[in-house]
Amino acid sequence: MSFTAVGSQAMAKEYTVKMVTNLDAEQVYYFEPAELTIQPGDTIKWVNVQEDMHNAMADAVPKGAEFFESPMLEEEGASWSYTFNTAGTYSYHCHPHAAAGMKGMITVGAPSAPEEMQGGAHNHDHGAHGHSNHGDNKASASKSAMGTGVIHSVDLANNKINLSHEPIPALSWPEMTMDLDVAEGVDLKALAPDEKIKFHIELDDDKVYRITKIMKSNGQHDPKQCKPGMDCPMHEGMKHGGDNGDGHGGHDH
Ligand SMILES: [Cu+2]
Repeated sequence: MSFTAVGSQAMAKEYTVKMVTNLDAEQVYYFEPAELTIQPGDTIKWVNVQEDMHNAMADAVPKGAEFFESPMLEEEGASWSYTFNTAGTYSYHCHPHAAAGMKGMITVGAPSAPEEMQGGAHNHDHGAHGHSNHGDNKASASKSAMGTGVIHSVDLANNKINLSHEPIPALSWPEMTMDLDVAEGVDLKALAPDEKIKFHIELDDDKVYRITKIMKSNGQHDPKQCKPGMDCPMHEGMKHGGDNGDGHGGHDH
């Protein structure tokens, strides 16, 4: 009895990569596993394991391969699959959390030598593969990160909050109690002292870090704040109307 060459296609497998938001971890946003080796014809299924906003988009791929880009996954359990047919090394990231280090690598068959790759320099100006949602691409230059903290006081008149935040590795900030400016459009009225929050902070054009998005630490936030394609604080802007405060208005079933 003999087998003739069994093609890898005959044994194609599906692997799962989780998209994780873990507020207890030093690195809050990550792919798990971050690195995987598969064979040509295998499929990766990215699964969003909680309600948050993640995607997977290639920044370097083997020559001749496509730059993949998933849609933005927001719901718990949302997933996206992609089949890798071209051998080599693929590096990718989550667009909203690139600055926070949410990156991954897929090796298909054998790794590529650098000269066998296309892409590579990470920027948000790819254009060539349909990256059309992001107006002026300012995000690549701005520093932004997510943090968690406990509110001490809210200064509505000056749009500031005083809080104790946990370390923010992406900005090399240690644990600190401080005043932080809050961008226009972020509703502070619903916040109370001793409330635990997650927040998104961004270096503004005037070199001031401002909070551009606030979520209660129980994960509740208004999904209207973070629709891909809008001027979303998770990306680069802060021009949202005061549209939080009414809970999950966008989730009608
Ligand atoms: Cu992400």
